[in-house]
Amino acid sequence: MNSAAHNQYPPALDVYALRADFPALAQQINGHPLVYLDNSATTQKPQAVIDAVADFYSRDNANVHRGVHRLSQRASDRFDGAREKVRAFINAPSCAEVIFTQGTTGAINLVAQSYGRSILNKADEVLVSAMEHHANIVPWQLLCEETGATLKVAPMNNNAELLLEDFTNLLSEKTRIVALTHVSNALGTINPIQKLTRQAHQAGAVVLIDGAQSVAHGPVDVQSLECDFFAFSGHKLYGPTGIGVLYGREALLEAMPPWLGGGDMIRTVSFEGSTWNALPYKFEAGTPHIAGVVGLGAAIDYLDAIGLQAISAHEQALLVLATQRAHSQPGMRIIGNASDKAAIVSFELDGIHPHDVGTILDSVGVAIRTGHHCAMPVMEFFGVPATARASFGLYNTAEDINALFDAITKTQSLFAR
Ligand code: C6P
Repeated sequence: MNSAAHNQYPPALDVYALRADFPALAQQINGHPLVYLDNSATTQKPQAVIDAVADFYSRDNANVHRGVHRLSQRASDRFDGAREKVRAFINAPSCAEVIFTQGTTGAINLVAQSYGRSILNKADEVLVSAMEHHANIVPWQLLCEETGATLKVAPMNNNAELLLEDFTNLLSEKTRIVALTHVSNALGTINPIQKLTRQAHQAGAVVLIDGAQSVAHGPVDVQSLECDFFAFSGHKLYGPTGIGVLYGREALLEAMPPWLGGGDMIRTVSFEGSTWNALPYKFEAGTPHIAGVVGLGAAIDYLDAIGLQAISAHEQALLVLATQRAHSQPGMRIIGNASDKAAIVSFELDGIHPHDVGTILDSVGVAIRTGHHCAMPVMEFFGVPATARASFGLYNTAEDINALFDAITKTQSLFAR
């Protein structure tokens, strides 16, 4: 993804036309039109995705890769077709490198438990950053506990930017795995992944990128990022919940042992021992989330038709507008002021708990997230228990930002009484 996009408003997208594709956006909440600003938690779904899932269950529902009957063939075609869409979407060299998982969390756990467990020992280190989501901390902690390896943390500054010199200094021949978020969900920071990956590779480490917050907001090319693994979730990409992707370099995946065992991931099974299926199936045990995969394919078609570059430009324009408004709103502090940011605004209002902010905003139909955003170390670093977070998607408008700031002003005046 690329935030060097345009900073102008009006947007490059016909956002008002696109909004009509999302039925959930048309509703009223507490007598007010819904203003949905919780896109980092999950995005709303376009009708095309809802229809693809409904159509799959209505006509083609069958298990995949198991039957010679017509429905199973149709289901398998749709499933395999979606894998090719994902491959092209992230520019992976081969479909063998695209593994369907339950989400970003499932993908990172797979790498930790398969790759990590097979290579780590006591003297080794895993390096993460100070701005990781719990999904890119806890699997490594579990692995380090199990193997005796050490978890290292690359620090950030008060603007929520990774300290590059410290990152470099933490790399050594002991560093076997570097696991970094592309975009911080709690702060919006976009990390310079290609640069970090190159340095990690020079130290001999393998690099996993948590792409949960980047794939829906700008073009992602796993080859130009030069990463070894890239994880993301369908539901943050306007697709269904319960489906995600792990991209992995083929040579690494080939060498890795399976993690979950069961149907579909085997070539042969006997009581003396089993052999494994080819990639990507070696890592896809059991009946997959077929409808989720079909829906994810439809979401990718939808986004491709709009263009990720245009989405990025639109969201960057919203970020500029929201940041300007925040700077002129008395008593409001943005947490996360990196020079390269995605359209995520985490904030505090003087003297008002973020949960109260969220509740009052909801009373006028504005949906934001409040809490620690599954990034408790980030909250600790900034000395706050929680933040309020507005996160933008392709269908948000300048009017949504007006509604957000009207609601913030209302909240402040209620608390000023
Ligand atoms: N962040 C948020 O509100 P799953 O739950 O597996 O789809 O994604 C986990 C995850 C991993 N990494 C990052 C950077 C994330 O932002 C998330 C999910 C949501 O910010 C829910 S906590």
